[in-house]
Amino acid sequence: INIRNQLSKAIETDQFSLVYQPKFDLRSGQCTGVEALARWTHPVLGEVSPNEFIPVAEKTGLIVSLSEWVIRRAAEDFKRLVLADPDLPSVSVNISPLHFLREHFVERLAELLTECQLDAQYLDIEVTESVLLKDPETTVRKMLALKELGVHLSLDDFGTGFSSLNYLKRLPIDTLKIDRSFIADLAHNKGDAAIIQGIVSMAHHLNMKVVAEGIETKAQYSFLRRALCDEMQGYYRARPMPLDDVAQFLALHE
Ligand code: G
Ligand code: G
Ligand code: MN
Ligand code: NA
Repeated sequence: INIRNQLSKAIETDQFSLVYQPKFDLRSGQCTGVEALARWTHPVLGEVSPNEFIPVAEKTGLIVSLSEWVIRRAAEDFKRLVLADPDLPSVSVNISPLHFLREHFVERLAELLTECQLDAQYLDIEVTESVLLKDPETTVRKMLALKELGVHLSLDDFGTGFSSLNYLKRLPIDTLKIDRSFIADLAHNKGDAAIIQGIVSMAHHLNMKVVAEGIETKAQYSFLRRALCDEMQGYYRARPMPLDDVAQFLALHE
């Protein structure tokens, strides 16, 4: 069975679902939002990882209909989650750089938000730092238009893409997400600790918040708190969960 052939059918036949992973303020402990992550359960292959199907979706152009489905579903689910936690700030969706850089991405997103009746302030767009390597000028232009629209902007997997700091200061980014590769080995690697402290300090001077990803241990959690990082995401507090479970989680931890 070939993933490419199965992918377009999968969208039509409802084989995709979303799970949600909360993130938290490192001072108050409050939930600061949930990130939508796509899951594909194929009738024969079973679970196929996004690391496998996202690159195929990009190559075939199916990424556009897939992520429009993600945005629609996330917008719908957000309304349900707000019933569980009225203070829930936003829902995050991951947008592939290829999709982000396409013509009319911003206009199309504006249409979708109107269609879904979701106020832009409740949507956080996560785009990986690698978008800056592909096309920095277009990235700057699109991000300014997105801020105009009112959505929240996060730069995902930060620190892995060697992006130019010259562009970073021109981007209207709200939040940097430090890639989990810097967190994993924190206890044994002085270099990672120094890099994290540098990123936090730089981000704060640029008026950006910092989220640390992949926090799995108490030691990592304590380090990030001491380093004045703003928010955390990771198995230490919460794994990605189906909608019902995350609604219950939010109601309990409100
Ligand atoms: O959830 P998981 O760790 O399996 O995700 C693996 C990778 O797939 C991560 O880099 C994540 O950002 C990406 N991913 C998950 N869902 C989506 C999605 O809906 N769109 C895009 N573009 N990437 C996604
Ligand atoms: O690239 P992005 O940051 O969007 O990737 C999100 C992915 O990271 C999700 O697939 C999620 O399953 C995974 N993830 C979230 N928290 C943790 C964690 O604490 N440890 C590890 N190893 N992976 C995590
Ligand atoms: Mn992400
Ligand atoms: Na990331």
